[in-house]
Amino acid sequence: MKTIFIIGIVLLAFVSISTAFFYTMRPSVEPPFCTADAKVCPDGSSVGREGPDCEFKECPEVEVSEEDCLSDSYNCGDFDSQVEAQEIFDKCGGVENDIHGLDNDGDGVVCETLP
Ligand SMILES: [Ca+2]
Ligand SMILES: [Ca+2]
Repeated sequence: MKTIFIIGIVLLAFVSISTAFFYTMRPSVEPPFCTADAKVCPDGSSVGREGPDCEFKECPEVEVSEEDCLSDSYNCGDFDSQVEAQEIFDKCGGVENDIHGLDNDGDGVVCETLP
């Protein structure tokens, strides 16, 4: 009777260990899972992650034409984000050419009130 009890214990231990071993050694077959966070681009749009390395997708380039820098055609209210306004400002020549009057205090940072 005692022998059967011991065999039972050993058998139970064996089953537990092999089950644990099976789950531990099981190869991971799940595809890479990218977090669902997004990067906000200078133009106000956002891009998600993709690919095996979960890199952010490329931001669309902010288009600034020469004409945009010739006359005062923007105000801070025209932009959704500070970064976007800063992009236009920098591409037009920065502090040296604040044609749009975006940086009133001349410290090189435009539209400080925008998000
Ligand atoms: Ca302006
Ligand atoms: Ca400023």
